[in-house]
Amino acid sequence: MAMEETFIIIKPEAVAKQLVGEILARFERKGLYIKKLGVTQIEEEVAREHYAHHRDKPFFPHLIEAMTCGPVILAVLEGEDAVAQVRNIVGATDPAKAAPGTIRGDFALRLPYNMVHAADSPDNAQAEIRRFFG
Ligand code: 3AN
Repeated sequence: MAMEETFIIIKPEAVAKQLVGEILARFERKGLYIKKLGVTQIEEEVAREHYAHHRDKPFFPHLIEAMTCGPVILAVLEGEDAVAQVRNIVGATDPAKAAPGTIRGDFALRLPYNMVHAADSPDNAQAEIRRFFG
């Protein structure tokens, strides 16, 4: 399996709860490398573009508010099969269903507050890296 890059966002609720170190440590302990790291506050327009596939959902306004209400951590992680490995560590989308031992299973209670965004394919990872790191 070739080296691969993925992209994650540690969401505002995780930064507010001071879980940044804990979350990054889980990826590092697994063997993934932090290739890029940044702190920013996401502009509403960028959040709307990032979640464009949810544009017509009833929860869209709440999701945009939750992503833009405070600082986030942006990171590029690298390792073998990084996209799938990172999504395993992050857990299922709904924290109420995410397995214990995953980030969402351990630290989140309900949507849309699921602590971390993780790219779902290598192509989307590269598009998101361009969107957020330029
Ligand atoms: P994932 O983040 O696991 O790839 P997506 O892309 O389906 O899942 O969802 C993007 C984000 O939208 C989630 N991280 C979550 O914050 C929010 N979300 C997804 N489904 C719901 C829902 N039914 N109600 C509220 N928020 C949701």
